Amino acid sequence: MEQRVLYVRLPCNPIFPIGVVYLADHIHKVFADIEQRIFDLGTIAPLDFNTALDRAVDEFQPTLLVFSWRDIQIYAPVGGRGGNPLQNAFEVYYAKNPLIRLRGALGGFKVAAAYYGELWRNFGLIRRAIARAKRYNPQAQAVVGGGAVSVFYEQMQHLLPKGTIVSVGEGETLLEKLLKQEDIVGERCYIVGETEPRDRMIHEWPTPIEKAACNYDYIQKIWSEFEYYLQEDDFYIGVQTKRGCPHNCCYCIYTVVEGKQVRINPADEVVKEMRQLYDRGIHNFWFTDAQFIPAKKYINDAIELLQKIVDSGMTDIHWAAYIRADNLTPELCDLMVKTGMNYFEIGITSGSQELVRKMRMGYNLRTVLQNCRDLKAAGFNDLVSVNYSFNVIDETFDTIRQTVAYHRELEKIFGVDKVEPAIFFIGLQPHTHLEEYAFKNDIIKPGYNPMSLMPWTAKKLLWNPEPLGSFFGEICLQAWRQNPNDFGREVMKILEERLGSVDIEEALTAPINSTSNRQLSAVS
Ligand code: B12
Ligand code: SF4
Repeated sequence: MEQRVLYVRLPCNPIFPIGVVYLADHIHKVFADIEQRIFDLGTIAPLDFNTALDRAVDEFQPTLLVFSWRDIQIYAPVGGRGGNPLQNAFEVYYAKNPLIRLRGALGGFKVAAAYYGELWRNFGLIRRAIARAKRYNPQAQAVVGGGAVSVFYEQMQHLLPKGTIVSVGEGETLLEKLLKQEDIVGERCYIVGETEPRDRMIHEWPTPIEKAACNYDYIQKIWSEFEYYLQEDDFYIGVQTKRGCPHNCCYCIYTVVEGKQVRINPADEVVKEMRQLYDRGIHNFWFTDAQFIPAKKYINDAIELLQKIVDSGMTDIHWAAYIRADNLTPELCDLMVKTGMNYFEIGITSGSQELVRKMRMGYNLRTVLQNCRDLKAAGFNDLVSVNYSFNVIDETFDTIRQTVAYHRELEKIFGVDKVEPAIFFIGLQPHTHLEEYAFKNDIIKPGYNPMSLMPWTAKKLLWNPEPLGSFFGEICLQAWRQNPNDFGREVMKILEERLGSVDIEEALTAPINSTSNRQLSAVS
């Protein structure tokens, strides 16, 4: 049978669907003759989802449906779909004023309704497309993957139609094998109703593939809506420069989804890919790596890439990425500025070295500060987002003061208006050390549903345990009341007013060997 592959990117905020683009490109490199089509529901208005999907299936009549699902979890600290989920949750859990609690409950209901509505809508779209494709090809197969599926693959078996293949992590080799009609047993996947997800499947290593520059001439041919992402000036188009992260941060799942082994895409290929986008008018790039510089030993790779960008003559570009700022050198800082890095996110989580160590993040906060000074000296004058998640483990008033002191130090380096404190609370994710810690400490029970947004589960998954949970609840509510448009800075201000700050040296020194450090280590 002639194979025809239809990629359906499920509805999503307009983030460039780099996952399906790479999959389609890979399949084309392996099987030049197979017909493919990309259909992106991210570019379609919600009312038209069904009809547009029907049309895509009718026109293309696929034999293989590849559904890509990017995100499910919406614990964002900022206005998300259907409202600000964090604010609504905190109003229900922590507000003293019954009217505010009621407002939170109504808001929470709206958020939950939007969340469950989107889940059921996506499952409905998958069923609909499969049924429709089977009208033309009764043997048509469906495979589902992407970031959201990688995180919640175990739950998917109860929600998808029998026979659907559920994939974890990268999909290149799985699709290749499916199209070659080879055995897929060795891949990180299972078939709903036929096989069970293997125990700890997500911890299995991905099959390394040699990544060459994506062929955008081809992508443009199979994707009529590609232009959509070229029209706006402020889109940051994804380009991946490596896969994998070697770290062990207690709440993070990237390190298992992508694997701990870092695989670098050849710098020449990355530049070739950027060049194709650049020639189509794209000047903003997001390096979609879990971490752009995962560890010291990858500094030279980052230098090589940035130097090649300079040599390519693409001088008027901007780029952004997640950056572990403990892995910078003055040379790298120079190149970052020269190549147009104009935004980056540092996920230090806390400004207390003691807590950073307990969360097993491997960051040296003193080095981060020094490297930030080097970056500033190199001429960086744009925005830095510093991600703080309070109350992950063993937070005390002292460690909060240390975080305030640390943040003030970053402000001294970059300027108050250039450092944005992004206040998150961790959304507990499956297969993380923090999940095991929560099991051990009876906070959640094995078998809980990590996708649940029911208030009693959500309260535990939105990680903000007592004794400090209510304190943070109150602080955040006050910040939303006083200055909702500058929430992060307001939280820092209130914390400083209430608790004061400390000398920066206190934040940077961590006493060794506390009980809960051992507890979290013991669950690994
Ligand atoms: C970079 C990134 C961002 C950047 C994106 C920048 C940009 N312009 O592209 C920024 C910072 C903006 C961002 C934002 C958010 N993100 Co984000 N992000 C990532 C990250 C680190 C990489 C994603 C990526 O592009 N990878 C590179 C591409 C090539 O990989 P990919 O798309 O995953 O596709 C591969 C595989 O998934 C697979 N695949 C994909 N589809 C399919 C389909 C089939 C059938 C198969 C077999 C395989 C397959 O093969 C592809 C190629 O190998 C992932 C975590 C991670 N390490 O994966 C989180 C991740 C995707 N983000 C996530 C979330 C939740 C968000 C937010 C919603 C957070 C929030 N609450 O605000 C926001 C908003 C996003 C939105 N839609 O509006 C979650 C989604 C899962 C979930 N928990 O629901 C992830 C998985 C992180 C996590 N563990 O929680 N994000
Ligand atoms: S460095 Fe970042 S991507 Fe890597 S494990 Fe830690 S939080 Fe996750």
